[in-house]
Amino acid sequence: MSAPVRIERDGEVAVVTVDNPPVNALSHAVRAALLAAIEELDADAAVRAIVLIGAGRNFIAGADVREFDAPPREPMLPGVLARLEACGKPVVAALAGPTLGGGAEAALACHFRCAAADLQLGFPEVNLGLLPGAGGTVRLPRLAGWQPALEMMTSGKPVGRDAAIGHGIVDRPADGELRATAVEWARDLASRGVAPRRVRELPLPPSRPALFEEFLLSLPEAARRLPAPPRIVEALAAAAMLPFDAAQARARTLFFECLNSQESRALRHLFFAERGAQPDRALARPVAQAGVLGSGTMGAGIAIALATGGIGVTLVDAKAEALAAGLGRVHSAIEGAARKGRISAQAASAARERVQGAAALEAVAACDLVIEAVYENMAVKQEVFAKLGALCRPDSVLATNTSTLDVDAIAAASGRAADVVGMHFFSPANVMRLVEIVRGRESSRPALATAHAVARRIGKVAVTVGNCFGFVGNRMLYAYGREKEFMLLEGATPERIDRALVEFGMAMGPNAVGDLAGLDVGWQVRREWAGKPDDPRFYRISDRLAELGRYGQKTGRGFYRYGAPGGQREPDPEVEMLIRDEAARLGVAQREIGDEEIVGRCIFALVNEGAAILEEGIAASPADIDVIWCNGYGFPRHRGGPMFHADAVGLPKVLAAIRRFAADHGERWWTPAALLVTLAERESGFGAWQAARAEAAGRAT
Ligand code: 3H9
Repeated sequence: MSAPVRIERDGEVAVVTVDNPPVNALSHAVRAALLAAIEELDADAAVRAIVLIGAGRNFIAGADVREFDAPPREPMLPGVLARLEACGKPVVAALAGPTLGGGAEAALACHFRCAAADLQLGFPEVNLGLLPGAGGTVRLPRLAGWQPALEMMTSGKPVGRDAAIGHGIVDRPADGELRATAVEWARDLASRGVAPRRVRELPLPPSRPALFEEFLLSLPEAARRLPAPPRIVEALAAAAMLPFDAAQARARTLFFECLNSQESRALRHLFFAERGAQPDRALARPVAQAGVLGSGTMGAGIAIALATGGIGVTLVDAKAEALAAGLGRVHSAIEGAARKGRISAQAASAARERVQGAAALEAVAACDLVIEAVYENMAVKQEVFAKLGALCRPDSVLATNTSTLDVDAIAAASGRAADVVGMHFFSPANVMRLVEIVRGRESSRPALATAHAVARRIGKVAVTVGNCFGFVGNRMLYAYGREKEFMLLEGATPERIDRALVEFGMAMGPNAVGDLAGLDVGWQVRREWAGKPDDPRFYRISDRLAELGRYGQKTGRGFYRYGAPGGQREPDPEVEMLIRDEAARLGVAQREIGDEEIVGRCIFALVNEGAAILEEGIAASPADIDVIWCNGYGFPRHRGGPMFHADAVGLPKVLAAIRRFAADHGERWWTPAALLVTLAERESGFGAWQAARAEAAGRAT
């Protein structure tokens, strides 16, 4: 293994390179070697200036997140950076690419900063439930001021080079070769005898005591209730009020409080889960041009995602009007993204040019990948796949975007099932990050790897799942939704259920989600569902509302009524009456239902179904389920996903609750999954089960 920190001499300038692939994280070895390098160079009379740079495509992406679960080891980052800042010779940071968290803090501890055009400098600690604990909270405001520091650290969003220069964080651009430019600058500083400019010695910008309180109150309530955002504000307030070292000591205490919080553990779990098991990238076939069949909301959303991700798109719809509307949607979404500054004007015009419309299926014959997003009906999809199988290139991958239909039955119709996979996007496909890659019985490894690689290339979180009704996400959604529908009949109002689950942390309540997605969508799926459970209570209220034409927001009425399309949601007494009538008709007694029962029944129904899904091998790991639920269904990230949450509650407690629900509401829906029972009886958890399986697999290979 090469040294994680290298020193090279260029005349009187020493270049210190952090070389810790893939992102130059500040692991223990890097911290120790960096400290040693600074000590050595500070003492070396032949060295008059130093450049700190990262090997590869970026400076330093932060502390090594993998080390956060172990006890801290000396030398710790704040001390290393204090030593770096104390260095008697000018130190120039040469910044490029992701310069994040502890990496940005290392840049601030240097005396001068230049940056390549691709710099992304930020403090994403908040996304891990943490705060910048290595001097960021005391140094950044001295350069950028309070407001940018508060915003950058509570949002976690990085800024580009121009903004970093505008905020005074970066001193100058480096448009030539980065290292050569930084060395040149360091040499010039040395020759002019310029002294180190230490950020800790800069005056603090003026502040008002109320500034921090006001800023905290401006954050969304959900953020204020988490451990990290209020502590970030508190650390910055301490920086305004206390001397440098005392303020840094306060930030350090707050950092450890965050680090030891359950919320941070959950967010760190998701960090790795989202970067988890991926198919062998080497098997993926190159994809330059994709066909998308169907130009409705889903097809157009997929086309936008592909085109903005750099892939050419042929959008096919036999109906000229529908095609024109789909292309219109694509163009306006791309323009909207440019207007909001999410992509540059140049990138927007390139993305627009990548999308062409076509009326005939034959237009996708030469595509590398075809994604079908036509009407959710087996006969229609089979007809499309029979044609695709015959006309597409033999090495093209054929994907269906079905959300519930049998991928094997669709694949069989193509006559080349090995090339067929599911690519289940979530609506709106250009916004939602999740894609379930569905592995059919005969899907080949290259076909799966290709679908996976495309999803990642366009910025999605892709999870491979097995083939069953609803795959992982929607199958679990049916368990969650089943309980909320039963509780509606039992007397909990739609808003009571939604409020309890939003209070738990769900992005939206299930009834509000139904109204947003359209109650006709699920109604249509259930009418086509051959194996639909025969319990008359099953989705009775949703179906009844859809039968009455109350489709949700788009018709102004659903579980709620809406002042105007997309307008304010209000409880609807008509719905409450309808529910009471249905309950009476089905003989369901109504009663008062508390928040604890609402949350327990909905969330543990999810967990139990998730455990069954694991047993059946439909999901490869509990972490995959967590990723699906946090990215596709608004499960609170700070709870880490349903399976991580179940471990945090304790599986014996979860099992006891499920057994209580079985006693009160019947075994039919509340038989605990065998895996859950086994793990609960051993007082173990899904995380430990997965770790043991990974270890056993490692031993077997
Ligand atoms: C912090 O710094 C606290 C400080 O205040 C100090 C306090 C004392 N550590 O995302 P990718 C791995 S908190 C360890 O697929 P991309 C990642 O797991 C930290 N590993 O690539 C993956 O491994 P594998 C603040 C890390 O090109 C590989 O690198 N910093 C770390 O799409 C590639 O990752 C952050 O939160 C890490 N810090 O995106 C930055 N970062 O190949 C987090 C990455 O085995 N990182 N890995 O699956 C990122 O945002 C993205 O990884 C980055 C690259 C933008 C850098």
